[in-house]
Amino acid sequence: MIIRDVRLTPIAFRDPPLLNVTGVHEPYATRCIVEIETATGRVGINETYGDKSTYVDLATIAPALVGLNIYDMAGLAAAVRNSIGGAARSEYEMAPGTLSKTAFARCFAAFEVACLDLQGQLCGRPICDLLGGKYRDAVPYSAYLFFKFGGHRDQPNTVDDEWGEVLTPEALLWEARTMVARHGFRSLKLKAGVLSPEAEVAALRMLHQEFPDHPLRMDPNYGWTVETTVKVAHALEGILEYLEDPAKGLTSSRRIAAAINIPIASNMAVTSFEDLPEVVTANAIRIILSDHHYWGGLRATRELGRICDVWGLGLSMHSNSHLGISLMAMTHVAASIPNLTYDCDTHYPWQVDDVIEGGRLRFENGCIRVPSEPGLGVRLDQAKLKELHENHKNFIREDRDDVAEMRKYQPDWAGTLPRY
Ligand code: GKR
Ligand code: MG
Repeated sequence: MIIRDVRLTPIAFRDPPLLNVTGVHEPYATRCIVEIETATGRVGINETYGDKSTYVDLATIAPALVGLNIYDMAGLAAAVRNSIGGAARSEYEMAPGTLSKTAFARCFAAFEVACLDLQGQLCGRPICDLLGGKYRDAVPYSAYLFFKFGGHRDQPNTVDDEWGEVLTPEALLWEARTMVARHGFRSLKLKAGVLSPEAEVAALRMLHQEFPDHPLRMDPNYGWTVETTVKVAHALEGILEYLEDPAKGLTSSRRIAAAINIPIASNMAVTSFEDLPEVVTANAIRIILSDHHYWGGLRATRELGRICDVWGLGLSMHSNSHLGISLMAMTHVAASIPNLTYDCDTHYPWQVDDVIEGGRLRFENGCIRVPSEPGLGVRLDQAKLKELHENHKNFIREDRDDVAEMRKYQPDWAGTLPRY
């Protein structure tokens, strides 16, 4: 089954003013939609990063895919490598302050998922079966809680933002109640490093009181010093399931791990296979947040699961602002990994747009049902794609910049880390 065309469509979708330690989300988030068409006219799809440098890399690779067989993943790897070189060319800020080391993994993943979608369509099986089969029928996600502004500074009407301003522990509790009532989430994660550590500890205590059976997590994206982290961890012992990327560097993680009883998780210190030996040796980070978008695709993520199992590391899943195609890919791979034992992260409830047929996906009891339809189990809505592509044309910016966006609210904002 030969590839005859590869289409890349950059899109922009509405995003609320969510706060993190480096700043605030812009009115639109960007993604790139990948379509791979075979000689017989069948189309496989995927969703990946929408920054300019990723787009340039993908567009450089795309012509080399024409003529390739959709089953030839070694050929795909060679095409990616030969087109952009092995070294990192594009650097994408995956989390505030973390640049992806390998453009290769990100670009390979962008096309791998679309090829797997095609393979699944052709053999009539869902992608999770191509990954070895599913270990669960539904994948649980956590409620991703953010402090946020009530509206975007320069475009107050961009998002019909029903969430309003959330800048206090009480407002956060309301946000959590709404998320849980609406989607049934059974664990909660706070994007931390935004309010003072004391206020965030108070927020977590309130959440624990209200939801005693929901595992809780906090992620300040390197926003704290070692000392602050230790204080927060002591205050929240017995309450937190894990603490994610509290302070920068493995040396900090080692000092923290020696002083606290809460496991440290990371999607910033560990972003590729080459990071694993040092992380395993340091024995400070105990949980890795996978993400097929930058770990090299769905099969590579499954391999990461096996490595974590061998080394006794926990495995969870990271997310960035994304739409339904990504959510489906995340669901297939999460279903196929026996030891992915933590509820996965997702930004999906914060989005109002999508590009898939049939409207937005629904969580049931905090879970997304693993599709049994062939391939990814979702299809592109071409009219929606066109609409969100038009947004992209109007929303001129090359890369996500939460720091610059925050300066619209606070002109002297530096976004430097650690913050507390
Ligand atoms: O959306 O502001 C955000 C998050 O901070 C995101 O950029 C991170 O990549 O969710 C991510 C994380 O867990 O670090
Ligand atoms: Mg994180």
